Amino acid sequence: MQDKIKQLKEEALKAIGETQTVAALEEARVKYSGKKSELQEFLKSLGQAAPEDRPKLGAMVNEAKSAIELALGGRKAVLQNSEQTKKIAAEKVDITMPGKGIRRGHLHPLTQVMEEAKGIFIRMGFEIAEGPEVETDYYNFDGLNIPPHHPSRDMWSTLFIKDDVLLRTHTSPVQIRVMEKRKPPLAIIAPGRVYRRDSDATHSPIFHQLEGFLVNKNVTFGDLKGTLTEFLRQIFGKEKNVRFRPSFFPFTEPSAEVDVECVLCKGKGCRLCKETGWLEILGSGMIDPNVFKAVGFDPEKYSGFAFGMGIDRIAMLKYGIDNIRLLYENDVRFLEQF
Ligand code: FA5
Repeated sequence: MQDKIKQLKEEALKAIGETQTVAALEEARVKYSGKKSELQEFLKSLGQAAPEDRPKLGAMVNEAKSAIELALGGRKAVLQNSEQTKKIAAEKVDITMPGKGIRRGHLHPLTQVMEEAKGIFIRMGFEIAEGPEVETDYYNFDGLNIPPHHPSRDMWSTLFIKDDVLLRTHTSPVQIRVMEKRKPPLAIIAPGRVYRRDSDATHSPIFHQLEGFLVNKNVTFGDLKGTLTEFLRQIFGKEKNVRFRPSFFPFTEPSAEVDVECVLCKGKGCRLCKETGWLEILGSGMIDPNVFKAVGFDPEKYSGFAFGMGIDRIAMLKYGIDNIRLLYENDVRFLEQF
């Protein structure tokens, strides 16, 4: 019996020493010191041993039991420690590794040009006004001296929503909306999105205009030309060739358009500029007396000029973009160049 206890103790100590995980150690604990372990069985069977042997055997079993429990405790500390070390090693962060760069975005080229254009006029003393993109027939046409069925309505390939409700084809309706509410002197710009049934390399169905108008006493065509010339010089620099060309708009008289040397051929003539060497960027003129009458201003007392420029065209010319569609495709390879 004594040998058996000794042997059991050695076997238990060896097995405990060889366990590699906390879970395996728990199994060993159940096997060697649990309620159903062999050692426990010995304790129970002590009653059958000779009375003179009982104290010695009892002491041996207890000694074996405490040796096993001590070993279990010691091994548990070792295993827990090493499992924690492994966990820490697995979760280690190398703080010397280079970080992942955060890619910074920037404003879309159209927003950049719009902001630049607005800034130039604000510094000249113009203030900003806005109008709706879904507009009535009256503000888009009638109020601007374009009566129903007048042939000049064909100038704007209009997208209608209902008979008299449409997507505004230009920012000029904001002229009427502002003049209905306010009195001269006025110096206003109205930036915004406009819509037309138009699509080719220089025409997009959705594009951006910046409207501007100034109303006061004694405003002349010279004021218009001076204002636009200063704007063109600031936005394009002195080097780009620009020209004023006589034109027609129902809401201005006289009228002029401004062209800038073509981006692609530098004025020689190509498919983009339809062999003219020029790209048109804006329409302008002296506000027609009929427009003043529509908003209740006295055309004998006041005069004014107005203009409407294509922001997309200006972006094309500034950055040398040869197709307007590139501005709407959201291709990062294109956008990150600006
Ligand atoms: C107008 O829209 C007038 N409202 C401009 C105006 C305002 C004249 C005030 C007089 C007084 P027009 O249709 O020409 O005019 O357009 C003005 C500019 O918008 C053009 O010069 C061009 O630069 C730009 N544009 C016109 N259609 C498109 C299009 N489909 N895509 C991109 N830009 C366009």
